[in-house]
Amino acid sequence: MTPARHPVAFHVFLVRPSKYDDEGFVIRHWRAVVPSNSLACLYGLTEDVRQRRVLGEVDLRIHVVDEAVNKMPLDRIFRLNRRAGERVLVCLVGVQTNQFCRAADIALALRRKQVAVMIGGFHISGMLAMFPTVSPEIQQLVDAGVSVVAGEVEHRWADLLRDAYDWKLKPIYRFLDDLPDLSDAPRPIKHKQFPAKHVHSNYGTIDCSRGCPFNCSFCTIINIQGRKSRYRSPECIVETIRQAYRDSGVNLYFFTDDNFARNPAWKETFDRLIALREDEGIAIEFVIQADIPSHKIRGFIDKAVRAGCCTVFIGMESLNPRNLQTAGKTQNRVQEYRASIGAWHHAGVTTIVGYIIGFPHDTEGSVRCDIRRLVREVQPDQASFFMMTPLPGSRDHQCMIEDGAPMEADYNRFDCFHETMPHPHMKDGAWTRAYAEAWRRFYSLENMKAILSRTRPEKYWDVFYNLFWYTNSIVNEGTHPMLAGFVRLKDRVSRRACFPQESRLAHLRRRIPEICEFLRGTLRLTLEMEELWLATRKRSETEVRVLEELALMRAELRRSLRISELQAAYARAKAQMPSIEVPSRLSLFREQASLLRVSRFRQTRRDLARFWIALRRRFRHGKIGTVLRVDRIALNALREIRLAVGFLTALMTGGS
Ligand code: B12
Ligand code: SF4
Repeated sequence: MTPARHPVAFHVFLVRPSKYDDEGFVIRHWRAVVPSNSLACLYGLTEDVRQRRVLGEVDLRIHVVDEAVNKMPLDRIFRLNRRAGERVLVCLVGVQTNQFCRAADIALALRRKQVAVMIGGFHISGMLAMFPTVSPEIQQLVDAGVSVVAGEVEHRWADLLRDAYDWKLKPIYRFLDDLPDLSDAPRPIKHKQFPAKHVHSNYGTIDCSRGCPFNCSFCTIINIQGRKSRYRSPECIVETIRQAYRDSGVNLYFFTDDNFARNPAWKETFDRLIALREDEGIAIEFVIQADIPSHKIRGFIDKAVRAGCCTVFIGMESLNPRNLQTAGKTQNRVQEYRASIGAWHHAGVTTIVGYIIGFPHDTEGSVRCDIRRLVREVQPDQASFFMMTPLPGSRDHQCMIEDGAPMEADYNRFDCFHETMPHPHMKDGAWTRAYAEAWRRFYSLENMKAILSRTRPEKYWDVFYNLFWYTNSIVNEGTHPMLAGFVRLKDRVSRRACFPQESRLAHLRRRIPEICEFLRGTLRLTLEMEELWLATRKRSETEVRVLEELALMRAELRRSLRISELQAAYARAKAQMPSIEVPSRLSLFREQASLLRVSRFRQTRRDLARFWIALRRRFRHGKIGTVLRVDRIALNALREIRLAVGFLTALMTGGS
């Protein structure tokens, strides 16, 4: 029986679930870096339904939760669901395979209290797109009364919400064969609570297009979003940007299209963005993803730069042509890599390459060699390394399932940061070792110095921040930068069911050493980044001028003013004016030395590091007498503080 429709509050919770870490705790951070575009899309769609009052007099209330930075408000949802006259729907949004276990746990917990739940995203879409039968983990949700949705929901979201409101949700919705037209689809909106939760409060996302014409075997996109690019109209994109700029100052974007270069409307979109920048003064900057041959598309880079492209993420994947051949990524020609990176560099755009480790022809040695070449010859500004993973939705995954090939059973590990299948040549941990070494080699101090030394002054801080974010994720947060934020938080009670729930005391015992290690790691990393800054920082014009003048003075001093001459000059002056004091040789020497010191701008803090290490060593060996050189300790501590203040100020103000 359909209940009569009358004005009641209909609470729609849009939840982006996180995933579990290897110890079963939900990954949540104090601050996130990349906002979820899926969440912004679903929020935009729901807001559109609310504003157009498609559900009539229903009081539609939208709640947005991103588990990357928010705690899952289960109790609040249960309370609302119990209230008479209120209805609740929880939508688990953009659920990728690695998030599926967490999403399923949330869904089942909600179903146990009769809350209506829908789930969508790449895992559901990928599994239903590639296999004729429903896989067991999805069937388990269906059996529990969760409604699963495969495919995109533009132009049909209102119908789904109506079904939910009328308690008529179907177990499975399949929209994979009917890809929606995006040209006038409701735009993604970043919810107003998120700027404070993100490192960059001015950061937004838009998927200007979906789909890609290429045919890589490890790719899920083509089997879900199709090989024909569908795109939002340039007018719609510009209007979205204009509005977000005015409403909340968003002026930095991640255009999440997997391949912006194959968006048929790239030219018109860039032209509209150029006009926005040049005629209306709304100068946004954006990051795009593009392919290696994109540099050969006439006018693509030039227009991208004029439109505000600051960074390009390029799917390079491998330096081994046999790997590319096996994966069907034949559009990537290794001999063009340098030219492609060079062309973007030349235009002043920062380059980040996506690089996969674990292709069939990789070995521990070949990966080492390839990374060396990547660093020395190809020279991108950054690299993001992924472990080859058979992602549901890809041809690789489909073939492995059909062949009954061995594969990791725990979807939580499908985050491209874990081994999920045996590798033909890298066994017994060799694959993970090669992967970890790639990160270490690329983000070594030596390579970061080389990168920043060739970075243009105006891009210095962008690249520096990115290097900081990536190294912090890998070294300090212990996870991939695409999963990491800043400062890891752990909730004792929302632990994965296969792990024991800890007592408060046991949790404290775990957390205190972890936090101490985190603080130590942060200090180590800050000092390393300080060293990097000292060695590479771009000096302001004034600083360069002052430096030159000081250098001249120093040369002059060295050449002409010897201590004895200075003293003689003072003595002559005293003969004229008896009130003048003739300084001692020692004080003149000190004065000159301090002049020289002023002009000696620091390039490194290596001497300081050496001092502290030596001090610690002496302290450990009980050489208290030498340790108690209070004056030197104080002096060096002061120098450290001065340096740290200089570095942190530069870091926070972007050197300005
Ligand atoms: C931007 C992006 C990110 C961003 C933001 C994530 C996001 N979802 O917005 C960041 C940087 C965080 C990210 C990280 C990762 N990503 Co990513 N990412 C993308 C990318 C390029 C675009 C996402 C997007 O905006 N899509 C557009 C939205 C609207 O599509 P959608 O999520 O499918 O949502 C639509 C439908 O599915 C449906 N829908 C979705 N949710 C719901 C819910 C309900 C209730 C309903 C009814 C409908 C519905 O409606 C939506 C609108 O039509 C996609 C590729 C792609 N083309 O989608 C990869 C992609 C999603 N990422 C992928 C991967 C593997 C990762 C990482 C594991 C990799 C890594 N190590 O970097 C991490 C994991 C992060 C994590 N655990 O959260 C894979 C996932 C494949 C899979 N089977 O799991 C994809 C498909 C790319 C690929 N390599 O194949 N990613
Ligand atoms: S180029 Fe990228 S988006 Fe296109 S099919 Fe290959 S991996 Fe997928």
